[in-house]
Amino acid sequence: MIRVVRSTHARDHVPGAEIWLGTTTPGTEVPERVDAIESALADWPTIEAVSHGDDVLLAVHDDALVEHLRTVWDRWGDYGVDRVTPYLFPTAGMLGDLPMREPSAVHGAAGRYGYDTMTLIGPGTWEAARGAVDVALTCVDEVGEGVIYGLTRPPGHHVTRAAYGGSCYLNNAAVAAEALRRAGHERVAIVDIDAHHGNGTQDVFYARGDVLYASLHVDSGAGWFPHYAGFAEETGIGAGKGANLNIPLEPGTGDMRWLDAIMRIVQQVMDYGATAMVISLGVDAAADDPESPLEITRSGYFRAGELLGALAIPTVALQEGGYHLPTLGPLVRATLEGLEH
Ligand code: SP5
Ligand code: ZN
Repeated sequence: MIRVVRSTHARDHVPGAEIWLGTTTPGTEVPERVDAIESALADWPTIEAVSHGDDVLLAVHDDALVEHLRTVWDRWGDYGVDRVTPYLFPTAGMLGDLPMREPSAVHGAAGRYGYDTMTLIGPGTWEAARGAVDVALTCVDEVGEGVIYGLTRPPGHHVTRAAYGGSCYLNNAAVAAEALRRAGHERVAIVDIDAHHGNGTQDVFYARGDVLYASLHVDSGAGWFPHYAGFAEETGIGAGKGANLNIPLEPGTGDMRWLDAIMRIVQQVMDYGATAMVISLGVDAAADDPESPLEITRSGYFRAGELLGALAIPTVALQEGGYHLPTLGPLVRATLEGLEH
């Protein structure tokens, strides 16, 4: 049986809404996701996350991002909105040749660290996000030679070194990969099966050759979040050249072609020589999921787990997306059951 690492803070983050195209929508990354997953895995042994220091976290994120997230809720003013919501983004086009500054007003600073309007911050957001990092670090402590699952909420794979977004605040998978490196693994693979490209994880390791990032996802170029990253020609730079693999998939892909792409990734992880793996386990590619058109079935997830499990290396699986509450738990369980086969 796979051990489940959990945090008591996972439900403390209540985004309340997502502002999409200027419209306030109910949002999909809700605390009830935790209940859905926990009830599907209730007969498996659980481990409470142990609190860890910030050293690994600060190796993958800029200090300024972490400090912003730690303090922004308490600094947020009386603007008549109950969540931290950016309104202005200092894009490369806005700044031109000017240096990035730290704005004096917190509402001006919000868009320096947050890159979209969907990822709101409320009173418990920091505690939940930091708790998810402790889940990731506890998984690395406990994984041994086997497979372990961390119920990380909020998810993390869209968080770059310096900015948060995509319903994510701190990059749990990047933290786990860095911790595995520090535990002595010379080459670590991150396999991202969430329906969306993990632009944040790719960014953290893009110039590094010691961590492979491999992802299959709905084609950003076909009009899907994160729009600006996830293209096949993104293969890494400098020491990281060749240690980044993106497999964009067209809407309607289905199990057969999705599993072909998983097999390509498994081959790449073997060729790379990884001795440990982090799986960014989003299940939002599922047919019933409202956030992607990839049409993957429950047996597809089980088979993906089997293919990845055949690598037979220490594996930390961390929760990313997955938004259809009735099937979320069973899909996660199916993937993990495949993995431990
Ligand atoms: C971790 C993860 O899966 N993040 C996904 C973020 C992508 N969200 C894109 C949202 C696009 C708009 N969705 C329409 C539904 C309106 N609420
Ligand atoms: Zn996703």
